[in-house]
Amino acid sequence: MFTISSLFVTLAILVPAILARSPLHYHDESFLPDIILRVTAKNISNGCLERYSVVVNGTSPGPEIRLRGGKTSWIRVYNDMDDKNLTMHWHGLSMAASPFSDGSPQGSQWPIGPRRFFDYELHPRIEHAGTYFYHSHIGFQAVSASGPLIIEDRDEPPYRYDGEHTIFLQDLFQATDDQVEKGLTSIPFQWSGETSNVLVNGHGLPVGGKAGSISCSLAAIQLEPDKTYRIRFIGATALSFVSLGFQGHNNLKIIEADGEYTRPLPVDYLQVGPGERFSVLLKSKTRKELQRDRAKGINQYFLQIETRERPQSIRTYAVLTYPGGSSDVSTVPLSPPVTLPNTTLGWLDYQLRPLKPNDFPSLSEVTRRVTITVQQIVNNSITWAQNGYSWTESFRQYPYLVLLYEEQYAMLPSYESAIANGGMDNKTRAFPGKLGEVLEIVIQNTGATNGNLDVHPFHAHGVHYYDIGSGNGTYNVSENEKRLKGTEPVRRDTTMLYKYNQTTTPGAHEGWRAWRLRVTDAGVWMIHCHILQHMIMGMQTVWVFGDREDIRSLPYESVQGYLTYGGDAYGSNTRWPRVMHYWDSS
Ligand SMILES: *[C@@H]1O[C@H](CO)[C@@H](O)[C@H](O)[C@H]1NC(C)=O
Ligand SMILES: *[C@@H]1O[C@H](CO)[C@@H](O)[C@H](O)[C@H]1NC(C)=O
Ligand SMILES: *[C@@H]1O[C@H](CO)[C@@H](O)[C@H](O)[C@H]1NC(C)=O
Ligand SMILES: *[C@@H]1O[C@H](CO)[C@@H](O)[C@H](O)[C@H]1NC(C)=O
Ligand SMILES: *[C@@H]1O[C@H](CO)[C@@H](O)[C@H](O)[C@H]1NC(C)=O
Ligand SMILES: *[C@@H]1O[C@H](CO)[C@@H](O)[C@H](O)[C@H]1NC(C)=O
Ligand SMILES: *[C@@H]1O[C@H](CO)[C@@H](O)[C@H](O)[C@H]1NC(C)=O
Ligand SMILES: *[C@@H]1O[C@H](CO)[C@@H](O)[C@H](O)[C@H]1NC(C)=O
Ligand SMILES: *[C@@H]1O[C@H](CO)[C@@H](O)[C@H](O)[C@H]1NC(C)=O
Ligand SMILES: [Cu+2]
Repeated sequence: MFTISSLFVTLAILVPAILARSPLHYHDESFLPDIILRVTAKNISNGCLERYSVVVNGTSPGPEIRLRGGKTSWIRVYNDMDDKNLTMHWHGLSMAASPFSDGSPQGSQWPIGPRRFFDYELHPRIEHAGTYFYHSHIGFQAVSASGPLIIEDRDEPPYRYDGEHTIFLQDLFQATDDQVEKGLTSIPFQWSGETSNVLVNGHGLPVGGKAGSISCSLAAIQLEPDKTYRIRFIGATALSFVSLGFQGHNNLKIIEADGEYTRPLPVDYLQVGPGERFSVLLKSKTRKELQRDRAKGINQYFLQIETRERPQSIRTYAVLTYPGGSSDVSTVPLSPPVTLPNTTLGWLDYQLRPLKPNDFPSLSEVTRRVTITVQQIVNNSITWAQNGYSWTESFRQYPYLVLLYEEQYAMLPSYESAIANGGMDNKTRAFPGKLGEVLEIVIQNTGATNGNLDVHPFHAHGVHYYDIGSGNGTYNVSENEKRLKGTEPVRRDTTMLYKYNQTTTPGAHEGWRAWRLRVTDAGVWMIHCHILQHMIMGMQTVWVFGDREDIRSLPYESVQGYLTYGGDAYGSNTRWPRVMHYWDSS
């Protein structure tokens, strides 16, 4: 007895150690991914409009997927299309430990070619439980190829609620992805057109429209009386920055932003930009209140959504329904039941506080400040430039991480040149950072060459930054330090850069957003505007954290299959992929 159990103990220690020697595994038929996503392109009808779209598992949005913090999960993504590339990005997850799984074709991986598949290894941290989404990172595909991604709490969530609902917001464009991409990169420039609707969970009715097929109707969110719900809002819109609020339910408390729990913050409306996520606690009506409302003829309630900061605001709806009440999803109200304010500049800034201490770096810990000026360059093409340079999909047809593994040392950005040049090495156009640095990144809105200004939801891959606010004019350290006094910044991954005027002098600074971040994870990460049109027009930057040795920490033979387009790490129906296991060795 004694011997056998000690043998087990020995084996339990030895077996993982032996397997750990080879991180490479054939993912043959014996390997079972935790989740499978299949991506196709076809005509779909959402919000009463038929459109050729890239979709996940046949629908837009794709299925909601749920992962557990602290656990390794494998997601197999099939590109079932014949003529398009694909990647899948896990928006908001810090991918530090599995660098080839970030899903950005400019940063971390070759696209999954037609009729290939790729196994993504995700290991969300326990403290990152919250609301995320997945989306393709190629061209304009993310307008439809996306779906909710929830990281569940390992233990009980810190807030009590009786149920939850996801509100997944998407835009609806008449033009196809190909038309949008072609127009935006053409000379002369051609705009994508505006969104024709903001969809909720794939549903919508056009303004003044009539209900028809299943998704040509309003989304219904079912509530029971006397309960507390967690409502997860996911800003998966391509372009639309929206303001939203519920009719008759304005007892809302924000409890999570971008995957970090916050102290409860009461609000009566929300502003959600592309890429942002929030959870709120919503108290449903009591039975008494329902009776009172029904006596007044109110049998259901609307969620009202309005776009902001575009030439025209559009208004769309979903409905909240209760048992015994009405669940009419085919009628848009004649006049808006909710009054939503215009854009609140700096909404939530300096107010949101983390639920738990989050190691916010003080000003004295900041080792370096990098200012990124974002400016539109208008001539017969229109592009977006950061510190004078733009980064489009065609700029460098090579994932940056692959370049570094391929021993293209000339591509390792020079730290010295970057320091001399405001943070960007102007030869590689990348922004380098050393592990251990505490960066302060200031995104500075700048008048276009024709004086125009716009708003931008800025998103960082690979890292959750501490958001230290926003303001008008030019960023001023000492003034912002005064405003930060007594506040507790939260960690975010997408926050808005506002505009403070419709136009300004070309090149003038007009509005900023600032972040602090601790450089802890080596790798290649992108920081970009999350408006898909702006990305296509070059509004992206690439950050290279760590030295050569930090970044190339994996032996060459284990990453070789990742270094070519269609390499061994990519499977097909005639070949099992050879995959590196970063987290678990079995
Ligand atoms: C997606 O579809 C495939 C089959 O086509 C199925 O095996 C898989 O479970 C689906 N994924 C999800 C998350 O529902
Ligand atoms: C998809 O729908 C569009 C618009 O209705 C139509 O023009 C096109 O022919 C359809 N394509 C396919 C493959 O069905
Ligand atoms: C897919 O990506 C590869 C590598 O960047 C590129 O050579 C190829 O042209 C792309 N194919 C399509 C259909 O876009
Ligand atoms: C919102 O802004 C518009 C245009 O600037 C203005 O006409 C309108 O009165 C504003 N509405 C509110 C509620 O402030
Ligand atoms: C237009 O601006 C772009 C971006 O700065 C530049 O590359 C291009 O040369 C300009 N074209 C003309 C005709 O000035
Ligand atoms: C790059 O930056 C250095 C240092 O500021 C400067 O001397 C050089 O002219 C710049 N090169 C380019 C191509 O802009
Ligand atoms: C800019 O912001 C500061 C601080 O919020 C405020 O005091 C000032 O009035 C604003 N200036 C303009 C021109 O809006
Ligand atoms: C920042 O603001 C302070 C006033 O709080 C002012 O004295 C200082 O000149 C400003 N700094 C810059 C660079 O504008
Ligand atoms: C704001 O816009 C108005 C009108 O377009 C203009 O007169 C004013 O100079 C602008 N303010 C700034 C700071 O650019
Ligand atoms: Cu933008």
